[in-house]
Amino acid sequence: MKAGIVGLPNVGKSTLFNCLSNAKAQSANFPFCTIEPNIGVVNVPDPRLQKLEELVNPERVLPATVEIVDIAGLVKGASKGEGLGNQFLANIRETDAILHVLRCFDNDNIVHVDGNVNPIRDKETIDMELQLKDLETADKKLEKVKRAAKTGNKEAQKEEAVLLKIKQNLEAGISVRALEFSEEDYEEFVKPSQFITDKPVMYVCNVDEGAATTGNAYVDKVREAVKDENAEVLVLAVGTEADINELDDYEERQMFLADIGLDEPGSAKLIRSAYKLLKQQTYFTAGVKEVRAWTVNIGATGPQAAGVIHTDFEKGFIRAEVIAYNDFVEFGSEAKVKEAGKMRVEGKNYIVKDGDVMHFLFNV
Ligand SMILES: Nc1nc2c(ncn2[C@@H]2O[C@H](COP(=O)(O)OP(=O)(O)OP(=O)(O)O)[C@@H](O)[C@H]2O)c(=O)[nH]1
Ligand SMILES: [Mg+2]
Repeated sequence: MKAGIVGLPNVGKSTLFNCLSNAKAQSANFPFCTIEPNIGVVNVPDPRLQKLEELVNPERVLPATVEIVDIAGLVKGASKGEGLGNQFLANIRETDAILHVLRCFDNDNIVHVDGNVNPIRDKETIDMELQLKDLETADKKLEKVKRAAKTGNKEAQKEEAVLLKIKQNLEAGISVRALEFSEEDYEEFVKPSQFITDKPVMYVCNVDEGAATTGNAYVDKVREAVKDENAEVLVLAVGTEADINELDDYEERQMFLADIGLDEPGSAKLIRSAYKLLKQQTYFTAGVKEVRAWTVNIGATGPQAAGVIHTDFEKGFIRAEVIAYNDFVEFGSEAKVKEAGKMRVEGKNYIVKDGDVMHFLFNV
């Protein structure tokens, strides 16, 4: 599962990528600095891990990770191949969620491809290119399904109706994620088409450091423009955070963050939000060798969670011993949780909850 950083050229995407990951992407004050996508595996900050570490005192601690991809900037006409648009759109299609970066800072020295700062227009430019690309996908599919629908094939007729609905909405500037479908229609006809505008999205407003906690007038406009989208809007002083991230010393970083009014980097919040956007959650294993956060899909079963560690664990799954994170912390150790009768034994149909501390029993 990976989240892609998307936006116009030169709005701070690679700078954001550098705030998030230690894989240094090239960032510079000219459009199309990035061509090939930069991929980073980013630790998901989770204070629960520190707590478990205190209690268990393991040899090592491993956080959950999420993959972030820094993609080249899109411009108007990208869907028609402008600015290597088709290649960049293909990069976006390969991601599972979109972090849409909007420039919300003034600075005459930083080039804006469309001449002036206007995040609402920028958002519409990007949305339109993504929608046009999806329209192409819908049209191609429609072409294929049409004949079968004409000959009376019921499935084809259903698919045709779904695709027509998508097409009409895209033509009206409405993204696929905003549409409602029955669950069967969605699973059968919408999901397999991998429409770009069906991917979950969040907006990252890149502001200057004075606005890191408060936002600014541009951010207010963005919030207003997306209020019906049910999408998160995050305010981040990307440039400043990238500079702070360069410092080696933790105390020093905290001091500079405090200066702009933050007690943790905005990028930490962003990573957690991206993780949620990808519909991921965390369970823990807590042994003396290793305390570790593992990533599973929300809704995963016990065996699927075990399978994240090793496929043999999934195949040979017998049962799981499960302790809720809060119980683990309240009683202080696995033994004490057991004594208190708070450890549960769960079978194959158990649906994993965020924060479960798990131990798997299996056959090989
Ligand atoms: N003042 C200011 N400058 C910024 C900020 N974020 C990025 N920049 C500058 O803007 C320029 C472009 O940043 P990049 O991160 O390379 O932009 P990009 O979106 O990756 O651009 P492309 O790869 O060309 O699409 C660089 O000179 C950055 O230093 C910010 O928050 N404030
Ligand atoms: Mg870039």
